[in-house]
Amino acid sequence: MATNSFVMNLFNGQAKLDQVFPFPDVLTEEQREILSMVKEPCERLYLDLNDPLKNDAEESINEKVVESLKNLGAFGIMVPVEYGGAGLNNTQYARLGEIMGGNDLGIGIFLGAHQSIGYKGILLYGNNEQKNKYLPDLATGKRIAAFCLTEPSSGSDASSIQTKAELSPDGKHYILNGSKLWISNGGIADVFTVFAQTPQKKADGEIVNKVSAFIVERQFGGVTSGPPEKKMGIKCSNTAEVNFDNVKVPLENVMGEIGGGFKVAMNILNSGRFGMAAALSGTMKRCIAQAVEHATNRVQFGSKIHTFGAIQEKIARMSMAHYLCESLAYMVAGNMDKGYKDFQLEAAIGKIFASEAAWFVCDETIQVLGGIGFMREAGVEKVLRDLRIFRIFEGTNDILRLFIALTGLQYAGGHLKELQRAMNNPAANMGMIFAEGTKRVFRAVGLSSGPSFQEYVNPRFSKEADAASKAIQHFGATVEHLLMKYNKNIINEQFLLNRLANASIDIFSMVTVLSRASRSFEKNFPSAEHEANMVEVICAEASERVLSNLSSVRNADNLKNFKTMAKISNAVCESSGVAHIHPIDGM
Ligand code: MYA
Repeated sequence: MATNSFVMNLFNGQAKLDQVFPFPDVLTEEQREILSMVKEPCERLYLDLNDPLKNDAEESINEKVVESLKNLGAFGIMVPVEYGGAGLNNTQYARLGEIMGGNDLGIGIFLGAHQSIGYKGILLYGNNEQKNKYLPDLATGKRIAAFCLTEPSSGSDASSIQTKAELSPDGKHYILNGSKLWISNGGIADVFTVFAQTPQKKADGEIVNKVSAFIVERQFGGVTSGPPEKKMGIKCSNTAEVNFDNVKVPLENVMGEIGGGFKVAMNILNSGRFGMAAALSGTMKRCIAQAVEHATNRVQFGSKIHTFGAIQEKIARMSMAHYLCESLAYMVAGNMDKGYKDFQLEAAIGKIFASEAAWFVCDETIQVLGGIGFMREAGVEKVLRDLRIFRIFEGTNDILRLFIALTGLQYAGGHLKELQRAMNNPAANMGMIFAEGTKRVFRAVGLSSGPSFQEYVNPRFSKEADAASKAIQHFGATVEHLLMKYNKNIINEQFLLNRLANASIDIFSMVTVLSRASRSFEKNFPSAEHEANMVEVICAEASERVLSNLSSVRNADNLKNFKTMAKISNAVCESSGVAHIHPIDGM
């Protein structure tokens, strides 16, 4: 099935540019005006009213802050105006998420769990009755929502959930039973999006369980929550177990189609991931400002420390990480606003990159601040604690890397099969066969330079565009090699899949910043030259990593090392901890 996704097409060695050039520019004048009208009070609210360290210490959010957020419309940012929301789009939501991420990630999780995932299913899949019934109270914050997928025995393996919903004997309700774990807003929510197995009869009469999605109200009865979890960070947000004990859920509260709940869950998560990249871009911006404030004032060895190369490299890397994260967030949000539906790989890349880059930036901020950064009053140790969970929830970065690689490989595998089919009837498929044949012949004799997008980038980036083209071609050839060599068994080669995912992240990153910086030149942005400097370094380093990752999945020594690492891990697991003898023992 054809797709517009840049990353998906990468797996065929093709550069599909619809979603990457030009950099999305989706806001109308009116939307910009509305945004600037809400941005200012939003910033003031956080700066004047909220005290992140107090929230962290007290593990709660000041009621006045919650009330002010409600008055500002922060609980229904993307809910259409006719349902009582602010009616903003993904790009506007991202911009407001940034402000929040720069102030208090704990509040971000409270608001994000509510609208990014808690009631997002009603927005995406709800019918008119469900929207009319639930959205107005959710949009104003009168009722709070939560997303219930994770269970004690089902984290990354989301389709293995045990919670069950069975039709009642009178056929009027589903009876819901099960337990959900670590649910953000789980102890305070009134409305839950719950995923449960429902028995389905197949054509041959066999009964199979399929996941369905339900809107469940606490007031249905039988819904209880555990105590708030004690966490490392995002402490002011509520996280709790939610139990469903013979809860009677009316038939009209099925969300989407019965049995179609797994896709509902995945698409809710896909559609929320850009928000994390936006919020963390705000966090990084705030950290960088704090690091720079210190570096430009602190004198050691007779000089301001920002004049030392060791600190300059940190500040430059922090800024490049932020530029890339911000670019990914708005690339994905903009494409969603343009109506593209196939953004799941790009959104996963944004989430992975943002959560790792924000950790890096915050950690380096503490390093630049030195001892001061380690002290609670500086406020950054709280940010570091808050950030740790972002590499784990909404899909761990490890599982998302596998998701990217496997989804892309499945797409490329389909393409190869199509080609094989075409070869069976060459006369009818000359165009396709010729194009593929030429690609391979050129590649084999080293003539092909990969797809060109020189015409889309500013001439300043000719070298970087060339490096990206080569990386794409190399990527496509590597995918083909892996599919030929491992066939379906590639799904078991996680050492390789990880490296493939990393290469795809780097290539998408290169193209994203090339697109953004080219637009900055086109619009004569005063920061265009500065952006160009960052893009040069980002692309140079990314293309080196791509080369290294792609070579490593073919290189015999690397492949041997992967096998050896599996052996090392087995030995450690068999020893219930490190397997090597202590140097002062065993003599
Ligand atoms: S909520 C809990 C988060 N949990 C997860 O994310 C679970 C992670 N696991 C998975 O995603 C899946 O189980 C994986 C697949 C990926 C492992 N989009 O056989 P399959 C399709 C579209 O591969 P499995 C939390 O943390 C696939 O193509 N489709 O499935 C809250 C296939 O389709 P078909 C997808 O091996 C934190 C079918 O599904 C996707 O079982 C609070 C089966 O696929 C996808 N992604 O598992 C956060 N994946 O059958 C607060 C699979 O047609 C918010 N499929 O071929 C914070 C926000 C802060 C910012 C706020 C700003 C204001």
